[in-house]
Amino acid sequence: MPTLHIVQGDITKLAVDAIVNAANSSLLGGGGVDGAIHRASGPELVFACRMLNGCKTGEAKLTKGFRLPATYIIHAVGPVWRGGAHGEADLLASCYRRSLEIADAHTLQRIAFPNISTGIYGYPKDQAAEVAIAAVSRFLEKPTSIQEVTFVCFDAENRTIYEQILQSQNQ
Ligand code: AR6
Repeated sequence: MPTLHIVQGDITKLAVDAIVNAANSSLLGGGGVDGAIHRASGPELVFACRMLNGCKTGEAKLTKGFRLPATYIIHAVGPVWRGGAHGEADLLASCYRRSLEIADAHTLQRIAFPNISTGIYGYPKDQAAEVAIAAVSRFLEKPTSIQEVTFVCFDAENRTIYEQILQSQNQ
């Protein structure tokens, strides 16, 4: 059975098969976790990203990790929060599902996600965590190469939210 983990910290430090980036549709870098990943991966990353022709919201694309400890980066584009009635939950779930599909297609085993859309894009953290855990759990019901999914929470608030949801599911 694949396992779910929660850690608090910097996703760029993780030596997993793939870390997921909370990117924007240009895929050419930005602030938040995207900026941290580009800084840690090095200048090769933006060259690789230029070849990808951008990425739609709810979709994801793969590059190498370059100077990161992680082998690959899966760049997912989350929705900007616009009140919740603009398909945000489906688009956010799609980010997690598509990232896992890409990881599975490359027979990867260990993948780590940041809390996509909950920073600059303004998605409420508790609602985003519910969507993330539900989408990942649903994906892991089917046979897959993925053995371990880590939710990397940068802040204590997100960590507590994730811990509470997972604890309530295990009761
Ligand atoms: N490791 C893990 N999580 C982090 C890190 C890190 N090093 N740094 C920040 N976070 P955000 P978004 C958390 O804003 O909301 C960029 O400019 C952060 O605390 O990075 O999807 C892109 O280019 C938050 O919980 O991404 C887009 O334009 C989470 O990562 C836009 O921001 C996501 O916050 C995407 O916005």
